[in-house]
Amino acid sequence: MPRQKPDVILIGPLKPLIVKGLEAACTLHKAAEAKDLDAFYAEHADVGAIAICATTELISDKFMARFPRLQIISSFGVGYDHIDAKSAGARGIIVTNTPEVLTEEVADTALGLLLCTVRELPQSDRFVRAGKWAQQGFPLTRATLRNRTVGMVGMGAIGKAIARRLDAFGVPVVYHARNKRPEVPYRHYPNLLDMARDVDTLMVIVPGGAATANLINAHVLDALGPNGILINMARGSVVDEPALIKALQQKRIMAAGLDVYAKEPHVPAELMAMENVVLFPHVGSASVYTRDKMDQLVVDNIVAWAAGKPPLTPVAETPWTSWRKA
Ligand code: 8YV
Repeated sequence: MPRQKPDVILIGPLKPLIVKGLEAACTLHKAAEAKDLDAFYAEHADVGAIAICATTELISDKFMARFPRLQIISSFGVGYDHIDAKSAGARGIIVTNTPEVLTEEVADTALGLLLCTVRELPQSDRFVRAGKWAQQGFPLTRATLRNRTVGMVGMGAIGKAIARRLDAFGVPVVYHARNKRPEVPYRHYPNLLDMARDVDTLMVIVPGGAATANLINAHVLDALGPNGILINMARGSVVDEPALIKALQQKRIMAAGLDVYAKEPHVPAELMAMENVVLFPHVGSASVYTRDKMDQLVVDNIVAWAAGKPPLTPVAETPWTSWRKA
């Protein structure tokens, strides 16, 4: 007798690759089509798997408690600060994310944002479009990468890919991370303030969540100083946004390049008003090529579970040993 397809809940946008991939292996229940979400979750309380297609969907312990047979949450994105992974671990639920497939793309974008901010490239594009070039040349940029040192806040897989690119650019790199990474040749600063004092550029690429909330605060920005440039490729929660706005307005730092914000998609009007700030709409991994790979990994983790095989990319808090009995 053919094995019955397992029931799976899909939360978030209905991306064709994910819907098609999951529908081939499972009976899919789409939260996006539910009229009454509460009733929808109650009706499907016995699912063994949930797929999540957006990093904006908060998955709390209370939410997981609604699904007593839940075995896997397959989440889109490398960051999973939207999921209470520790509680998932305690409940025997495996959480998976989509690492590696986006590493090089996010590192490319990080370098793009850094160059845009340091050399004011979006501003120069606006200058041409405004027809100003015929009157005068674009002003020389105050900043250059040629005399800068980048202090990486975080040295995980994406941090390393960014540092490799900076090596090729001839830009000195140092880093702050909780633990020294013996595999990288860069100087390690156990103390973030010490590093911020010694460099003029910070590249933030650490996971979000409670451990890193407001890590980049007014003290760090002041240590960075009036020549300082801050690039945030991590999560909005890592930077104290009001403190950053103040530091920029009071010229206590020179400029900022941001891909992420505290309350996306809200971007504070104060940031929009400043010419020395480059604003990206959270596009670190946002190419069709890379997003397809991320979507496929969301599917593949569920497909592995449905076949009784180990998940491909469990997160550190929920290492796989065996599938919990349903
Ligand atoms: C995505 C990300 O752009 O993977 C992550 O953690 O932040 C990015 O790859 C984001 O998930 C979009 O919602």
